[in-house]
Amino acid sequence: MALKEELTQKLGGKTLQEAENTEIYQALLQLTKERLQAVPAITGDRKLYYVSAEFLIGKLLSNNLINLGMYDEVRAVLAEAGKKLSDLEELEPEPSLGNGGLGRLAACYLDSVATLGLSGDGVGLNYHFGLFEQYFKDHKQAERPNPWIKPEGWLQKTGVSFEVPFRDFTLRSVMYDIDVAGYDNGKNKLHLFDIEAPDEAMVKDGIDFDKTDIPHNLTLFLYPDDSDRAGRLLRVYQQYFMVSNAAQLILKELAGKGYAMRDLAKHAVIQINDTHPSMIIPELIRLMMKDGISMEEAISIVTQTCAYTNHTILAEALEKWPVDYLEEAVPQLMPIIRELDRRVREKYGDPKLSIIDDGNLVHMAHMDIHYGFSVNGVAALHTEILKSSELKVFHDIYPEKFNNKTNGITFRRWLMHCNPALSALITELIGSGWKKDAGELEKLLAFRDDETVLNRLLEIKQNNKHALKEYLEASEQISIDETSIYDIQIKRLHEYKRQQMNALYIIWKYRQIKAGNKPKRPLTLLFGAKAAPAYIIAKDIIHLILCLQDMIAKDPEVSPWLRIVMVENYNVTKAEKLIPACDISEQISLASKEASGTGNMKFMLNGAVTLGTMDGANVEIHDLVGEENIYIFGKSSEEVIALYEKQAYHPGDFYPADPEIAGLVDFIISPEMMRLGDPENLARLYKDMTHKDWFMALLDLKSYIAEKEKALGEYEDRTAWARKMLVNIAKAGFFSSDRAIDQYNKDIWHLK
Ligand code: HBZ
Repeated sequence: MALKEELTQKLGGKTLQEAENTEIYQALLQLTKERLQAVPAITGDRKLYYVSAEFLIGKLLSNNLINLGMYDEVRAVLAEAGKKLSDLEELEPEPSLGNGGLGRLAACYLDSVATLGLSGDGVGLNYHFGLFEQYFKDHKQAERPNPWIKPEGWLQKTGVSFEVPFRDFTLRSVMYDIDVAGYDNGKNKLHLFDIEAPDEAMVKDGIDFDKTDIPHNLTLFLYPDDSDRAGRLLRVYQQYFMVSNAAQLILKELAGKGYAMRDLAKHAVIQINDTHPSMIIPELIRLMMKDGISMEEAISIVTQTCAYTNHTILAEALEKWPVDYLEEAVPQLMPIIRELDRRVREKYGDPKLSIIDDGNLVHMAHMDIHYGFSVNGVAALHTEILKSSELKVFHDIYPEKFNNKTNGITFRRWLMHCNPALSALITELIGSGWKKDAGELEKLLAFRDDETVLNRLLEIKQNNKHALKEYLEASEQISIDETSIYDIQIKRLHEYKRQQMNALYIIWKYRQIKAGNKPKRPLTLLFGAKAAPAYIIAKDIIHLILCLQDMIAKDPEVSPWLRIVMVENYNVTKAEKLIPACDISEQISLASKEASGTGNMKFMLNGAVTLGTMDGANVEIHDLVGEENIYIFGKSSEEVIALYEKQAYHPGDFYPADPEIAGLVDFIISPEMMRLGDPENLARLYKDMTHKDWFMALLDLKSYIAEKEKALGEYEDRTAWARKMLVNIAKAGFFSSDRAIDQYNKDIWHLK
């Protein structure tokens, strides 16, 4: 039956013109689910399990329509009736199953695994309230639960269930599945485990709840506040619940296919996404031993099955759990972890390599490296830093385990879906081969001197900027100037990402304008960022930005030239609207600290030009597009690492020593700011920036301001700028997650 008839049938005979959007959405959801059901499962003799605490999958309707090959037809049928797919999509809640890059990466990777026809499922948890929903009150971030599960959504009941033993009780799990269809290929699954009796009603007063009531709270939130012991213990419970379910599912599927447990490594590979799932190593060993396999053999099998991805070198983000926490929650693992540690100590004798340190902390990453067969970083520079400094002692003994897999993004969501006009132009110019082979985007380079093409790129960008303006007006009652330059920094709020340095630029620009130096063209600086609820300085930085936003908006002298917008509750859906509209992509982390970044890739693909440091994948973007198509500033990673090693960075060298910098920092506690904002927050941030500045914002501030001004100036040569856009798009092919997954498969997974 033709799609239009099927839809009208589902509408109980109403035409698309007659039906309400909610009805059409429901009909389309049903239809898409049925089509998904008919897609054949991808099978194989060997299967990947991608275990991750986060899967930031975003809304699924358009993504599924694209991958099922129905997208264009649905849009056409809706358009005929005067309806827009994007309006229907507003009705879909965004699954709140992730936090940042690591979670979005997992989602892009599931898409590409299925697209390449590889057999591989995701395994994670079904958080009812997700991370949290951010809203702003009194220029501050506040949090409330982010419920997203609807009875009619994408989650399917499976009837699969396991028992997960803790010291004081056993919890039975419930497994839900979400279909993951590849682009023009078969489907895999995302398995999300839940507890039997989650009690949503226990959440009161923002996101507070009884952290000790594990049998009822385990799947309420992702990353519950870990500023106290109860919160940290809850995280241990969550992690073990996730990996015990994963391990039991993997062994059950293995047995279901008729394979012996001993052959696990032949038929399964487990990718451990950061250290949150690391306990799967001792858990699998435990389950194998229960089945009569010797410890010796179990360790060997598990070591050949597990591979670990590292996403950070920040010491505070490398998980270390106190032995007594593990004893309290999952004592059955401790004898195994102790034995794993004993073997390491016996063999190598170097305490830096041990799993359990002298302070009785279990280093999760160390366990992964010793008892996995692969360790990968997520960008070339990051992997080099792991090998040469952060994990050097491990690289010395296991050089063969270390490998790089530069991150990637799915072009289905981050171009075809979020930027249909650009996607259509590309297809018109070079054919549709790029959709399956992103390397073909390089063919666009043939148009670098074609004025008509360059003008069309500018026109598409302008339309996207207009669309963002309308969206922000409708959703946040914020009005921006679409003739202004859109400069965007969207990512988790963290000191190393240096939103505070961008805020100092704002102060600089504000004072320039006040002093009569009006820019050639207005500038809009957009931010989106959630701060972890217990991360005080991150919240202070949000406070600073919101105060600046308000102060500037109310200043008639400055506001025609400068606008600051911090979007509320930044998420995948908002990213899809912001990225296609962006002119300048802010990637300004302190060199060596951003493992890769993936937003940088999404912006480039959509024709934004990067303003960034030589950090993470920015380095690879720089090498691909060349000096003239990127704006680079700041100290190099070598210089930064040396400063840390010699403890040679002192903010005092810049504050108060440098009067220009001092003037900017002092503004944070100026009378006008203190009147507008909360003196406690502003003073604390000021103190931190002048006495600690652990991520060296003051070090790079002047070169940042200079490079940003250079970019803003060069924006005025519209043709030259359009050429930069074109080169960025043309060179983005390398950052397709299809490329990344192909490399994971060839080097690590060996599926098919
Ligand atoms: O993973 C990010 C990196 O910061 C980014 O550079 C990289 O591109 C991305 C994908 O590889 N890391 C995270 O998103 N990490 C977390 O969100 C995180 C959350 C809780 C933790 C540790 C890390 O306990």
